[in-house]
Amino acid sequence: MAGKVWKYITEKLESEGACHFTLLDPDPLSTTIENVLELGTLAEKAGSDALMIGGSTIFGVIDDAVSKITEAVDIPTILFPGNITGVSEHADAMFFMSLLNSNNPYYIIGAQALAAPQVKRTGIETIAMAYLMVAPGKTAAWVGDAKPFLRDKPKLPAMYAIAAELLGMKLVYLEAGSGAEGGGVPPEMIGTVSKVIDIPLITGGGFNDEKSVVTAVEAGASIVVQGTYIEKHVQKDGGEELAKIVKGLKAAGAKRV
Ligand code: 1GP
Repeated sequence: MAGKVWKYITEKLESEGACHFTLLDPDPLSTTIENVLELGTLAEKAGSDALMIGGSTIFGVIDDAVSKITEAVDIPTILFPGNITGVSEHADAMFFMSLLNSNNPYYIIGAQALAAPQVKRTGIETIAMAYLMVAPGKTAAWVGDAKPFLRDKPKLPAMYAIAAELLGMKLVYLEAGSGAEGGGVPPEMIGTVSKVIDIPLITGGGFNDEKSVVTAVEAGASIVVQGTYIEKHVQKDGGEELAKIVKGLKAAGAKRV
């Protein structure tokens, strides 16, 4: 049976055409729980559809942050683990993800296997997701020992995306890496990949303004993720600009319904 969060995502995509997700990185070395909580509540207020929680490097335990964020918002919280350190039972769901273009089997299936018994025992909803690293890939590509797809070669991730769908995965994530320069994953790549699959495409990494977010949706992305933008801006204007970005994304999504 489909879990609650997956049902929420698919129903939203059906009725609104596209979703905006916020990435929160609760790493205790670089932020505080209070700060992450404020970012999450402001993002919810601005209309973001879900909060993803995770990061490539976690110095500490994220349990407390995950449970406080989940308590503070009404939108779903979804774990976005970069490793077994990103697992917690306090989120509403978890992206159970595999970095398919890693050179290291640990990131394709090793970490997943190590975490699987605990994940299964907690009963948290899991959503199987292919994680595909696009250049520059930034920290996530370095940590995940990836061979990032070249930005001008969309057919390569397209093959992986079809393979992911045939393997039964529910989502494909095209990731340029948090803080990527160049306005996110190229629209040509988003277009090529989204056309060859029947499952929703998520993209993130370097989408720092309304134009790049809207372009991604127009190119075929179902979900656009913003992390760095939110960290840098929402506290300054109370999320006013983010609300405009979400509005723009929804307007582009509505054309696809
Ligand atoms: C990283 O795709 C996300 O995993 C978000 O990237 O921080 O660049 O928005 P940004």
